[in-house]
Amino acid sequence: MLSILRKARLKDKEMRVLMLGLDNAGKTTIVKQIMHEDVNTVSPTLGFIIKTIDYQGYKLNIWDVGGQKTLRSYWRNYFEKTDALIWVVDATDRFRLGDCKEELHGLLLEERLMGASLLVFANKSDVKGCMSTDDIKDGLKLDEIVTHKWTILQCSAMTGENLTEGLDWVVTDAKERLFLY
Ligand code: G3D
Repeated sequence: MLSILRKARLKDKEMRVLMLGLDNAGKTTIVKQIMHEDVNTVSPTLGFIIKTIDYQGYKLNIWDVGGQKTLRSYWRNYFEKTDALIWVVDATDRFRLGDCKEELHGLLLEERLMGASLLVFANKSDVKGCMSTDDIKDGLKLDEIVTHKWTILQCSAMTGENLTEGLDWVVTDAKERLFLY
């Protein structure tokens, strides 16, 4: 029975990956870069956009939430069957790192996200003077996370640095867990 279920999920090649983060973190630009679109024409996200990208045949759902804090409460409606969470951080935004930590740790308390692994993208690494991954790891208190498997990678939506590596980590990790079902 277990092997039938496993095969069904693998055959569907369905993997739900949610990409979230504060506004201005670079989520839209990351998606554009992954899809080889022009990254210089990103307009601010006003509201709530969902994009699906196919990566190695898997479906990745990208949640792009605008600046309004009130919208963040709606994230929870879409947590069902999430395999991985990508949390995008603006590595140049020291001011909101505390805010960013609160939002992330709040998310990790969600029961429906319990099985999901977490990739933290420290974005905008191309900007001189941006925070290092160690700064962000400390600021977000990642070492305190014991409920989820996690990793952090610096990346740049502008240059494309580490975007593929990040998605590879997510897909490989989720695949391994699907085999355990
Ligand atoms: P969001 O979807 O998370 O809200 P956006 O964020 O993708 O709209 O990006 C917000 C701003 O950050 C944009 O600049 C975008 O060009 C910039 N940005 C995103 N990723 C990077 C990156 O890796 N490096 C640099 N240098 N800038 C990045 P504007 O000026 O349009 O607000």
